[in-house]
Amino acid sequence: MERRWGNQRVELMIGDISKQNVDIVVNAANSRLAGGGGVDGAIHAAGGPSIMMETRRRYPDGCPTGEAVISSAGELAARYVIHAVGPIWQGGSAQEEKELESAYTRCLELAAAHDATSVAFPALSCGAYGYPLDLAAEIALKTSILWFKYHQQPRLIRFVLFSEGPYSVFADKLEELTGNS
Ligand code: AR6
Repeated sequence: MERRWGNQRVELMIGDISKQNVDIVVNAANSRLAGGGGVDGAIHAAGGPSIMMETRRRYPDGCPTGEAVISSAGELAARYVIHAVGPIWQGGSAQEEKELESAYTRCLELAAAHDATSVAFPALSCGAYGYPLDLAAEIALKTSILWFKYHQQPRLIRFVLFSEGPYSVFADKLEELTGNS
């Protein structure tokens, strides 16, 4: 599924984030940039050890929640990996919404600053960090649509969902936000 605004578009697909042929893939990292399971595990396994070596050297203090840092992409097809730290869900009253929106926005800022045409996101915070999918989808998609209103780059924002369930949550939300044209 996709929605277009001029020459820019949001695209939803089912797949593996580590296999995306785009300029930038976004990693669902933790604030120590220590690696882990889920998306983080898949990206480091597919990209090889050079990614972690670089993040350790460049970002020894890690990355705060709601922020993102960039590295090269090792053996991935992408040019860069952006390591974004989404919030851990604590019931919704601990600034999680603001932090998730900020994580997405920081990724888009870094992507634009690196002249990226295409960026692939996973559903940040929706696995180990427990963020409810429908609430996270709304933030992810609204942030992307708002970004397109004021910026030319990137032109493609792709959300790579791991299975049919999260895909349909994102698809319903994108329809709700844009009409089912
Ligand atoms: N491709 C696309 N989506 C995936 C993939 C994949 N290869 N693998 C999992 N997902 P998570 P978080 C989905 O846990 O919640 C790590 O240990 C998954 O089903 O990867 O931000 C880090 O080191 C879910 O919908 O990220 C952190 O400690 C979504 O991607 C912590 O987990 C995000 O799940 C970050 O947790």
